Amino acid sequence: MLNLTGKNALVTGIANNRSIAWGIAQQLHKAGANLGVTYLPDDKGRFEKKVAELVKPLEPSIFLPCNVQDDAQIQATFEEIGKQWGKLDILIHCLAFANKEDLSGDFSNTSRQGFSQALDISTYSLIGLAGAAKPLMTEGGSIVTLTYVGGVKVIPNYNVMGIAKAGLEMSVRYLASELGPQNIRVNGISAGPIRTLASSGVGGILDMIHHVEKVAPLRRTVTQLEVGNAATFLCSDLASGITGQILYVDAGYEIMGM
Ligand code: NAD
Ligand code: 0WE
Repeated sequence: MLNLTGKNALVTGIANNRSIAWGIAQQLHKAGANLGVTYLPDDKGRFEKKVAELVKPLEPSIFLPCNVQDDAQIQATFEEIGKQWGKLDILIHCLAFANKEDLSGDFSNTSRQGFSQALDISTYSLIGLAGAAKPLMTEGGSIVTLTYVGGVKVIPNYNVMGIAKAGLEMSVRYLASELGPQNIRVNGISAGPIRTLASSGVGGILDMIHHVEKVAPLRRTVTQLEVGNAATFLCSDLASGITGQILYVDAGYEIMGM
């Protein structure tokens, strides 16, 4: 049944109490998983302090900085997991970034630098983290990433992030194919729009949320905890036959044509 006791889970992408990763971490903890948490380090160490305080009740046994643009930080993270845990069972990839100026206006204005940065952080990082996790997932495992319908259909202003998410979803399939023989499952959750640090920086996000509330079959948006529940399911033995899939947790919005 849905029981993650004895499972070691690394959660990336917690920035604050609105982060989707925070909803996932809480539900993994509730299911009994042993948690490790990484955060994006900044110069002043403010992020570190905030995230450390937030996750305290979940008693993470690993808490490390990991800027996914830096191979050395990825390597150091998984070295520490190897030392402390010996094996890894669950990897949650819950991060993305694009330059603000690339998330509005003409898509054809996307700069080469902005494209590379968005795809490095939002897409390549799944490949880099999965590659580092692979040798530690000695008893099989589950990798879950977060995506958005803007990677499949045009959502105004999502622009370069749409390309990043399309690449991310295809990476889920290639990784699932490679890692399946080792009983490592790889899936994505396509979440509906949620107000978080990342989405609040986007002009018109409230209008998009109101649109979903009018059109989605459930007539509402989803919560971080609902995404957390779906992630916990995908990481559990209940999902033992599921890999390479994108699961929509969006109140049904994706099925609508109008
Ligand atoms: P968030 O701002 O809380 O999380 C984004 C995280 O990315 C932050 O923790 C940030 O520190 C991290 N990050 C950025 N650059 C990084 C780097 N170089 N190295 C390490 N970490 C880095 O916002 P969120 O909405 O919870 O986003 C989490 C994931 O969910 C993203 O993949 C996003 O695309 C996806 N998603 C969000 C929504 C939404 O509406 N909020 C919908 C669908 C999918
Ligand atoms: O994936 C996301 C968030 C992506 C994101 C958001 C920002 C804003 C602030 C990545 N990088 C940044 N960089 C910043 O400087 N979502 C699914 C939420 C989101 O973002 C949008 C959306 C939605 C929904 C951007 C444009 C249009 C809709």
